[in-house]
Amino acid sequence: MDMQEILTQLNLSADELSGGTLKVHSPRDGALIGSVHMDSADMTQDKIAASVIAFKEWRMVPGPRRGELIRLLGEILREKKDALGASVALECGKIYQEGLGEVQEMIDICDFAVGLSRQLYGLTIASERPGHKMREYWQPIGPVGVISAFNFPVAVWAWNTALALVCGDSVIWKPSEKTPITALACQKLFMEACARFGDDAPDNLSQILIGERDIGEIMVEDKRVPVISATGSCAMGRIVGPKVAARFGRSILELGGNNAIIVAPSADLDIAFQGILFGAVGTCGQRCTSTRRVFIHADVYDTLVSRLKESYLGLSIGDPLDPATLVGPLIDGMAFQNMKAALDLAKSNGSKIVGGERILEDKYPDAYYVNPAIVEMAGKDDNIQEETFAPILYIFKYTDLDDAIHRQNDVPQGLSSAIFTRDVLEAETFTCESGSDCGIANVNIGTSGAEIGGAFGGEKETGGGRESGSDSWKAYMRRMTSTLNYSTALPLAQGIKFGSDD
Ligand code: UN1
Repeated sequence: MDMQEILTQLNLSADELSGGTLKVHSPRDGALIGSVHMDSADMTQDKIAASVIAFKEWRMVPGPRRGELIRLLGEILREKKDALGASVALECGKIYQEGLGEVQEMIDICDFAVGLSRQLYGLTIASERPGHKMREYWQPIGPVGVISAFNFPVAVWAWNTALALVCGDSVIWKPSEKTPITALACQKLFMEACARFGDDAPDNLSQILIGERDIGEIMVEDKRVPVISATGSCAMGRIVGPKVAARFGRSILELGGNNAIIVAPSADLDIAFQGILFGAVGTCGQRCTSTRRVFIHADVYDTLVSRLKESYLGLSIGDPLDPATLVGPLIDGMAFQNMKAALDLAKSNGSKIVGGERILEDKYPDAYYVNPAIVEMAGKDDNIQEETFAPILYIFKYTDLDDAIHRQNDVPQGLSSAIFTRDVLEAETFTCESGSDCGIANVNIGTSGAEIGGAFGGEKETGGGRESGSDSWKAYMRRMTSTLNYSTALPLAQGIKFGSDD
């Protein structure tokens, strides 16, 4: 599929993609994909106001009927999977297979949310008073603001939107300014779902805000948006979190990771190798779950490191739309500068480096393809504290598992982690109270590529938010406790007597 064909299949017209001030270049070759119109501050205010109106109508639609809208969205996503997957590859540079995987995550969360729409369960709770009942209700909360990053330009919107909509909320989405075109495509697909659904989906139920950081900030500071779900860097979260807290809003933060894999001596080295490779070079190292660090036991260190180094030399790097490619480009020149700076630092510390060079510059002078890098850390006690959003894998040697777990945890971030071992004691230690401190702790599976059924997110500077599966939906609703008295007396809780004779 060429660019025009992809855009046509997604019903994006030339008019919509031209004449605007936001220029969108494909990281594939630097070509201009479109010039998109940006929302002004006034337009943002209007969209927030419209979202409140939509919310007030939508919350009265029964949950299972709300689920029907998401079922239709899932149906349309199935129809458009190839085109949307290709547009993801075109606009954010991940390979087509991973673009398809991202659309599959959207379909999966739609299916999950359809079931959920009949399962927004509250508790019944035993009352301490005779003739009383206690119940818990989960109620729609209001417009949900979604801020997403370039690296998952469509799935993160779907995780949030599918849940928010079945929960009875409306949505305002501020996609990354690097990937507004896939966002416009999603909006089209959503509108198509609303058309198939019927009149009871109000106008402006899910809207997009195209613009830079200032537009996002208006939404973040606005009391009319009670929930802000933001995915991006820790630096972004450090701004968003306090602003939302200052107005007593709720934030769901999914920020940086510094994910590690521990490879124990008993590990199946074939699957450990595959898990590390996908985690480290997949998506060109630009997932928040990408594998950044590996702690390898001394007994298997040489075998595994030489295998990794050898495989790095044979990676097929290039056009993300070519089916043979495994590693696409970095998002832009800034990402390459950051990668270079991290590698220069490692070099100055005496570490051994393989890869890291910019390649294919002659063919694509305006795109940033790199050889993924392996850095063998020089010092025994070294660690890496920063997340560099690029394919750099830092390798450490260990001899004691407790020490490896300690070093894995001894970073500011806490998103994803994994151990490869066939020793049940080691596996259980890794996931026990004193094991990994991350939101995701896998055994014999790498750090990236989580399924939607689990709660997704992490601790510490990763922000503490949970999106997607399990009971993450509760963050999109308000909890109401209701005590009901069906007796003719009014006993007070805690046995308090207040002025009556008995
Ligand atoms: C992200 O990088 O922001 O677990 C999300 C994964 C994907 C989601 C990544 N399912 O790698």
